Formats: sequence, structure tokens, C-alpha cells
Amino acid sequence: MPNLKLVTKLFFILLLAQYGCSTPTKIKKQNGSDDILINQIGYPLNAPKIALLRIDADEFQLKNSDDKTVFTGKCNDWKFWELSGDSVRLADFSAITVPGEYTIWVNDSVCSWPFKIENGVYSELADAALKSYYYARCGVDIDSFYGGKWHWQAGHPDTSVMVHTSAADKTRPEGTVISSPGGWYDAGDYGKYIVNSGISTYTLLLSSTLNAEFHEVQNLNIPESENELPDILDEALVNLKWMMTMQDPNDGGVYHKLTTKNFVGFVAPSETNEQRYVVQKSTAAALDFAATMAAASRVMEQKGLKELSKKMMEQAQEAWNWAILNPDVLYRQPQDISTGAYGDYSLSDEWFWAAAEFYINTGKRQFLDKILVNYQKPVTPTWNTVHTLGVISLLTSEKRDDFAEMEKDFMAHVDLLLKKEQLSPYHASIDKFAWGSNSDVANVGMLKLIAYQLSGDKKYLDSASNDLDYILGRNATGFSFVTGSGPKSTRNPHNRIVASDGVEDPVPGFLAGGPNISVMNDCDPKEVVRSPYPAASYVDKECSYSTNETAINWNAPLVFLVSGIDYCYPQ
Ligand code: 9MR
Ligand code: 9MR
Repeated sequence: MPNLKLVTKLFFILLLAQYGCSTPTKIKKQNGSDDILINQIGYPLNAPKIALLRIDADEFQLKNSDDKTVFTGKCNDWKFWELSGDSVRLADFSAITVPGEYTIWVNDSVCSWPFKIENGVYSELADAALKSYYYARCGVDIDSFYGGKWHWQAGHPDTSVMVHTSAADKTRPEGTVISSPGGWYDAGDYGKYIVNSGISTYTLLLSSTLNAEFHEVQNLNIPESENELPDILDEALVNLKWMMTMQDPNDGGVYHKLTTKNFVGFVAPSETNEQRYVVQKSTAAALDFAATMAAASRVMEQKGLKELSKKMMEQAQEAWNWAILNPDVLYRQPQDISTGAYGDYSLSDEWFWAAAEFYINTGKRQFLDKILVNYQKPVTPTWNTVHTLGVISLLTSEKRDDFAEMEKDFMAHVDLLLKKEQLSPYHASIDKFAWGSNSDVANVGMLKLIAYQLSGDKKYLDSASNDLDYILGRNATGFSFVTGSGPKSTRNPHNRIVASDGVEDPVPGFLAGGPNISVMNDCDPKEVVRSPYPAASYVDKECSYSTNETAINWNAPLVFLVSGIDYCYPQ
């Protein structure tokens, strides 16, 4: 019989060594408590630093790694949030600017997870968030040299994709076989969707230009890392090159998506060989394609890739021409297809975005006219609401001065987000928890970073840092929503690769969709109980596609946010 006492003692010593909380005699919880919500990775030196407490105490302590109390602070009053169904007290320790590892203590008995205070605290996370796209590549072996313990064989070569009935025409009748290899898997499924590819790829391109110095020196150890381009552009090119194959060269139309008829099971990429189809051309796909290609064409031109840049603009123009002739071909999911629809039924934002990118590249009056006709005030972007992407392109281009009114509207939207954050008991800048709510938080943070670059006012940077805190654990669930980032982070995303790679730890760097109450029965409700409160309704279960899937459009603003914050502090 092992000596139980000794084993228990050893267990505690090990736990303490791992998590840094000490004073064993007083400890109630050795692990970080969900009653102290913090950013589980940490904080840059000059960033605001707050924790949220669900414990009744007037004071909190900050201890360093030597277990010394270095700061005692007062907790604010309780505040109730109807979206999480509970109350929290705010603990502010922004005053601490000495680098180190810390824990927060309350009543000398409850402690937080340990976290760091230092500049460059997010560099590992920034690499992981971007490298998630390498792991999402379709049709290539993910090699252990690059992937480490996460590696698998290629699936989905996509060299014989069939033209679906919905996409058939004279030059490419039903059953025609085309080749459309490469790109990224959209999400936890193996589909490739143009509408969602547009915003995702554009957002990475935007980070490559607005956070340029950060990305110039970033090395992800991907197959292209040794070439001249920053890795973020190599990765963006993987998807751009695939997108270029989704255009029908006969008429310039762009297929909405490339998928199987139905979602396949949770198996490895190489274990599926169901027929894949290109499905219906749509105006949304053509315009998102046109906008993304035009933006990419600019970036490639700047990098000296003249031929590629020219080709991208030509294809963008072809797609635009098709859209002019086919201005309202909405995507209608065919009866025999049940994969993601990305159906978008209002297109003026897509027109605006594409026109803005074309106007920057060409200066032509016809595009300015389209911009003016389709203008709407900026909002937080999502896959089906993209005009703000056009606004961002204009405001960060040489044409900025001509759009002073638009800039006012943009700043007004961001100011509203700041106000929302200040008023929220949880300091959240969102008050609607849609499917993929975490990407709304990341996109909000991205807008604030852009406002910071436009205005130079540090309040925007600080507020963006607050959004990252939310994503990394200071939220109503207590989870850090990025795989591999933080002791209590997402481990079981709804992602077929993560589920099938045979490795216990999830592929790092993926952002989970996050809390929402859109679908409450994705998991068996008898086995999995979700909070009825939108801000808390999240489960770290593979079955929960509505809260725990990963997606390229969710990771892209995370890449922007985390890279921008790492790059902008110290300030
Ligand atoms: O795995 C699918 C995921 O990528 C989608 O976002 C989700 C919603 O469309 O659907 C998932 O697939 C589920 C399907 O809709 C219903 N049967 C179970 C599938 C896997 O959980
Ligand atoms: O992100 C999409 C979300 O806005 C929709 O509400 C949801 C249901 O239609 O679909 C999400 O997109 C999924 C896509 O349809 C298929 N791949 C996985 C995507 C993320 O769940």
C-alpha cells in the first residue's frame, strides 16, 4: 500500500510547483479559481490590468513569484450583469509595472492562475494564432519538422472537383471536373468557402501592412519561412492562390464554395474521399473575391511581385464585371447540399468594400460613385457585413484626406465601443453574443487598434488590450478561448483535425467561437448543460459546434489584435 498521506502531500507540492500559489496551510484551491478572472497569459507593462472577482472581499493582494505581497488594492462595488447572470467586483492593479510572474489573492485563501507582467508577453501567442493557418492547410502533408507533435497526412487534393448542378452552364456543364487545390479548411469542417475566405484573408493582409514591423521579423517555422516574404504573407498566399482557382475563367463568376454534399464525420483529412463540388456562383462571392484580390494585388505590388499583383487585379476586375452583369445572384442552398451556407442577402456592403479597394488601386470615378451610393456607417465587421473593411482600407490609404467624414463616423463607432466597455460590469465591448462571439470581441479590438493608429490616442490601445484580456480568460466562463494559451484554455474544439490527430493536446493557436445561445442542443442536452445566459453559455466540448468550433474568420482578427498589441506596447 502506498503511503496515502505522503502521496497527497507530494501531489500538493507538485501542484504548487506547477501553479505557483503557495502557503499550503491556508490554501483552499491550489489551481486558479474561477472566482478571480484574469488574463491567463499576462499583461504588457504599460497596459491597464484588471481582474474581476466573484468573492466578497474589500481588498485583494498581488503576490510575486517569491510569494511576497507587492500590492494591496481595493475592490470596487459589486456590479450585476444581466448577460452573465452574476455580479463581479473589479480589482485594478494597473499600477504594477515591474516585470515578473504574479498571482492575485483574496482573503489569503483564494488565488488566481499565475500570469506575467512584461513586454512581449504575447509573442508566443501571436505566432501560434498565425500558425493555426498552417495547420488548417488543405491538401498538404503537415510535417513534424514544421508541425512538431502535430502532424498528419494530406487529404483533399481537390484536383478533381465536380461542378455541381447549381453551378453548371454551357462551358462547364454539370459533372465537369475542375482543379481547385490548396487553401485552408474553413473551420472545424473540411469545406472551403469564398465569402468567409475573403474577410479572413483580407484581415491577415491588413495585419501584414498595419503591423508590418512586427510581422517582418516573425518566424513561424513554416515551409516558406526562409523566403523573402514575411510568413504572414506566405500564409495569406496559400489561400489567395486557392481563391484564384475558384473563378470560372469563361465568365469571371466565382463559385460560392467547395465542399462535399454533407459534412463528413470526425475523421482525419486523409481518411475521407467523398466527392467534392464547386457550388453555385454568387454575387457575394464575386464581390468578396474582387475586394480581397484587389487588396492583395496592392500588397504584392509593394513586395515587388509584379506579375502576381497584375494577375490578381485582372481576376478582381473579371469578378467585378461578372457582378455588374449579375448584381443580385443570392446564394440558395441546393436541396442535396447541407454544408455551411454563408448565405448573405444584403449586398450593398460587399459592393462598397469592392468599390473601395478598386478606387484605391485605380482612382476611377465609377468606383467612387459606387462607394458613395453604398456607404453605410461603420460597424464591427463579420463575414456578411464587410463595408467597414472598405472604410479601413480607405482610411489607411493615401486617399484618407478625401474621406474625413467617413473617418469621423469610424471614430464615432469606436468611441461607442469604448463607452460600452466602460459601462459593462465585465468590461466587455460586446453586448450581443452571436455565433462566433469571440471573433466580435477580436474584431472590436482590431478596430480600436486602427483608431489608435489613426489618432495616436493611447486610450484606444488600452481598450484593445482589454478585449484581449477578455479572450484570454477575463470573461464570464473563466476560459482562455485560445487553444494552448493558458492553464484553463479550450482543449476540445469542434475541429476535425484536432479530433483526429491522435495528440492529446489540441493544435495550438485556435480561437474557439465562444459563448452564445443560438443553438442549445448541439450536444446532447441530457449530458451537457449550458448556461442560459448568453455571455456564459459556452462548453469546452467537441460536440458544441455553436460555441466551440474554430474558424479562419475568427482567428484572423485575433492575429491582428495580438500582433498589434505586442507591437504597440510599450507606449
Ligand atoms: O461539423 C459541422 C460544423 O462545422 C458546422 O458549423 C455545424 C453547423 O452547420 O455543423 C456541424 O456538423 C454537424 C451537423 O450540422 C449535424 N450533425 C452533426 C454534425 C457534427 O457535429
Ligand atoms: O460563422 C457562421 C455563423 O455566423 C452562422 O450563424 C453559422 C450557422 O449558419 O455558421 C457559421 O459558419 C460555419 C459555416 O457555415 C461552416 N463552417 C463552420 C462555420 C463556423 O461554425
